[in-house]
Amino acid sequence: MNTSGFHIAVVGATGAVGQQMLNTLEKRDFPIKQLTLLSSARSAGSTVTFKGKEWTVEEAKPESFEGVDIALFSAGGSVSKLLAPEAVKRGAIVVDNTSAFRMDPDVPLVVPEVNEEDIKLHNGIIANPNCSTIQMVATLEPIRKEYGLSKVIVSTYQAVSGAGAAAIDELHEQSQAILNGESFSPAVLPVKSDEKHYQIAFNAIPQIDKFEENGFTFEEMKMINETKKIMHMPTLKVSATCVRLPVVTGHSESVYIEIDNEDVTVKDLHRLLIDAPGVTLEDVPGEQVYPMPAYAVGKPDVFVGRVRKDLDEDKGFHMWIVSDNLLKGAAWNSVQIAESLVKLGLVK
Ligand code: NAP
Ligand code: 3JM
Repeated sequence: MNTSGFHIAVVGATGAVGQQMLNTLEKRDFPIKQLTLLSSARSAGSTVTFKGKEWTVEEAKPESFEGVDIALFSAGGSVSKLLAPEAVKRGAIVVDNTSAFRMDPDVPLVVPEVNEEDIKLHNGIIANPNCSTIQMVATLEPIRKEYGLSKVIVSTYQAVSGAGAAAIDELHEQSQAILNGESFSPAVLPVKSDEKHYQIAFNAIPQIDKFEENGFTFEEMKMINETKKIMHMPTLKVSATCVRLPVVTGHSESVYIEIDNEDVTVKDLHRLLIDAPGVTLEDVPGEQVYPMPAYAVGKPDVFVGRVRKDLDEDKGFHMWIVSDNLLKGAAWNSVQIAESLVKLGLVK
């Protein structure tokens, strides 16, 4: 039994997710005996605040992981591909927030409310799913358990913070420029690369991540493939359309599902969702009670409302799911995985 706490490394500590990792570790009072904060060479030497103290950030290198018990990675897929195996080689357990290993059959992909037991199968790396996937499966799992699930069609309304600190700055700067009647040139969204960039302020961009040959974007394919893996339902029918909106934080989703039972009512689903772990039901249409991203920011839960039975399909339901993409979608889910590792006795 560890009594002194753990040596934790945060890779990407200066980023939008990394900052929330630190806030969440602090809020949860995670038992830490040593903290190593890592970034690229660009931010090395800068300081970040944790528990009221300034901590110096170092450049992430293979040797940075000597003696680390748990390494929380959120510095992009290429950094994870390069450095996560180096961390594992040095005895650390990696909780990876990128898409680098999510579909690797040897890597558990975990939302603790849904498949915590999968953590036990880890070989050094545990993947944190995509933000939009997490909030959807946390809501659908209790429904699947009780009534089965055969089809999911989701459209997302995703916040710019999902695309990192540079995208948040871009939304602020463009909004200000437009309101001041000044010109600007988009440089970050929809994807940080040499592809075309579009205005995000006062707009909606139906592209998140790169396009695949099948016409879906990689973000859409992440939602489709990750949902099947986490829910252990390889034959589940899933389809997704992912859209970026000028919202700073908080992803929203319009979700249509088909279950296996045609006699289920909205009240039945409400009864399940009220008791679902990590889910808060906000669904009183007569009083205009429903979830919204501006009111979900800073909260760890997944919020669900607008639950309706389809007018033509007896097994069909519609709902609206909202969560803070940087918390349950990223940092909080990762810290939950770290807490599960401790609880299950999987970390010394
Ligand atoms: P961000 O705000 O752009 O921050 C990126 C972080 O990565 C910064 O700390 C940056 O350090 C660091 N970094 C960049 N290149 C590096 C390198 N070569 N070596 C070490 N560190 C490096 O992005 P973010 O929003 O925090 O997201 C980071 C990653 O987390 C994303 O790329 C994505 O893979 C993942 N993510 C996952 C979810 C999810 O759904 N679970 C949600 C959001 C993000 P500097 O300060 O030195 O640049
Ligand atoms: C890279 O909102 C978003 O853009 C999704 C978060 C994200 C991811 C992810 O976690 O799927 C942003 C940038 C990735 C990734 O690792 O593929």
